[in-house]
Amino acid sequence: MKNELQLIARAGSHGDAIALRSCSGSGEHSYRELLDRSAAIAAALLEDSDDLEEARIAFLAPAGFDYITVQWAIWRAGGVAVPLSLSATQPELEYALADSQSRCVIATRDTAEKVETLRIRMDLRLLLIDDVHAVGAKRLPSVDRHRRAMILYTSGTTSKPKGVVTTHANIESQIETLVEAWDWKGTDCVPLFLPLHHIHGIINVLSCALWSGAAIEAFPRFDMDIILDRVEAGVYSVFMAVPTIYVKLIQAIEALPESGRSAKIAGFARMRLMVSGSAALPASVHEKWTSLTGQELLERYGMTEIGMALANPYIGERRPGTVGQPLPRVDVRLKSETGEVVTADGEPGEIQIRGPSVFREYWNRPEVTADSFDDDWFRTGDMAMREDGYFRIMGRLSIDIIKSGGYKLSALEIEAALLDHPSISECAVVGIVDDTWGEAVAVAAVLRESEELNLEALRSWCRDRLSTYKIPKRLRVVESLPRNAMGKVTKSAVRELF
Ligand code: MLC
Ligand code: AMP
Repeated sequence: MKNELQLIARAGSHGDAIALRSCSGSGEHSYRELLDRSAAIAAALLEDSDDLEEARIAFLAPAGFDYITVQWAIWRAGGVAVPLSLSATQPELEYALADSQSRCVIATRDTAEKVETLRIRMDLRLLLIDDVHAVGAKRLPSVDRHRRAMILYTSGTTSKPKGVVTTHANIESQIETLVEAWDWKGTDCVPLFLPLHHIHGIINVLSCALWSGAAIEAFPRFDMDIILDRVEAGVYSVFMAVPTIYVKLIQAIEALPESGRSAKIAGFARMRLMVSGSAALPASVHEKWTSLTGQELLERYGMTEIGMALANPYIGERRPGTVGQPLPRVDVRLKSETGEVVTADGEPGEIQIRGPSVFREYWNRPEVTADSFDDDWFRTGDMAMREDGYFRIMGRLSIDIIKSGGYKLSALEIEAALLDHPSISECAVVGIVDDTWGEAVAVAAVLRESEELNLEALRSWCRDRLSTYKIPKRLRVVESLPRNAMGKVTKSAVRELF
């Protein structure tokens, strides 16, 4: 049976090695089991057809055997995988299903409830993983690596999230870059606790490990106590997380009695690699982690559209507060406000990226796709400067993009949701500095006449509409929003209100 997808071909060579250890008690799974099960699900997806021909297949599964085998099944059947967020609300799920034009959704018995109403309303096929039984071998299509493979939803400067489309070739390149740079091996073991609808968890952790024949321990969410116990047990060689998690780990370790600390610290100290990314790692957190565990975190910079682009070296000096140098296969340039390519140290410019890892398009948005390129360079919207060969991120071009707990949020999307609140007539959402979350969502709101609103009531109203991390942490009720001479809301002045 011919199938060119390298992740699948490589899994064949990893054979009986352990790919996955589940912390939920469902045991261990080998690479061979992943292959057999994903072939059975692919056959069930295909039914009588030979190839899904890039049909979008959405799926909702926690990290673990079901997630991996469904993702591989969609790819092996020639479909485009659309992983849904387990923490999404009904309106958020509906948006992803409708925008991606998914025709089928795959769920487990536990997650099916979340999509049941939408499935009926949107007339989608539901495939329950638990009901798929192997029924003899079916010939799977040969999938060209330049075909579309995945759509990930990312927030940005438009009010609704955009679907970032990557091909199999893009994904393979994103993986190979990291496997080479960070020396992934079959003997590695990594915990997987990041959400699996974003690139950090999907590529940097899950796919790099499976490509290399390594073992993954999967957690349904970041569970501090269990993860610290496993770290103490010394099972992990590699650890990847967002800065918020390192802040929380420092707090948790410092809160332990002296007697309970050293074994956990030893577990971190013996790992060969600990990486931070998805948001700025404050130099103070980097230094604190080193003084606590002896580990120097490797900070890197990436984005859903480009994979990972810049990183401190695996071997060599890791500089706190910087994101290092271009990774293998990635071209990086800085473009100044006046349109010149910046070559001098200390001069700011927008980070622009070129190379085989760069995504193919925003789904169904050709104009937005065209606008986000400068010739063949992708415009990231992030500003940086070079310092003696190392890049330092200086911030984002748009104040409307917020990074909180490693999640990218659109202030405009949150504002649009809040404007549906019966008491709110106008509002402005901003990100404010927060020691744990990097940035926290804050809203200044003008209320309708004789209405009242407090933070608790607003947060509870938001719960059915916005994922937890998008719900405002701070509220200021104001008479009017600060505006400039043109009448446009000045977000920098809104920030000053908090
Ligand atoms: C949760 N809470 C927040 C919050 N998120 N408060 C403020 N800001 C936020 N962003 C609050 C909840 O309301 C709740 O409060 C409490 O924290 C616990 O919620 P939780 O959902 O259980 O949080 P927790 O599990 O601790 O989540 C923290 C986390 C999670 C850091 C593990 O945010 C996470 O997994 N982040 C990673 C996201 C990610 O993978 N990003 C990568 C994108 S790709 P209460 O009061 O109800 O207790 C990318 C490209 C690249 O960026 O370069 O990698
Ligand atoms: P996302 O769109 O969710 O993929 O998030 C990508 C964004 O995260 C980038 O455009 C940056 O703004 C931010 N980011 C990722 N890594 C870092 C880092 N190490 N330092 C600062 N910002 C980062």
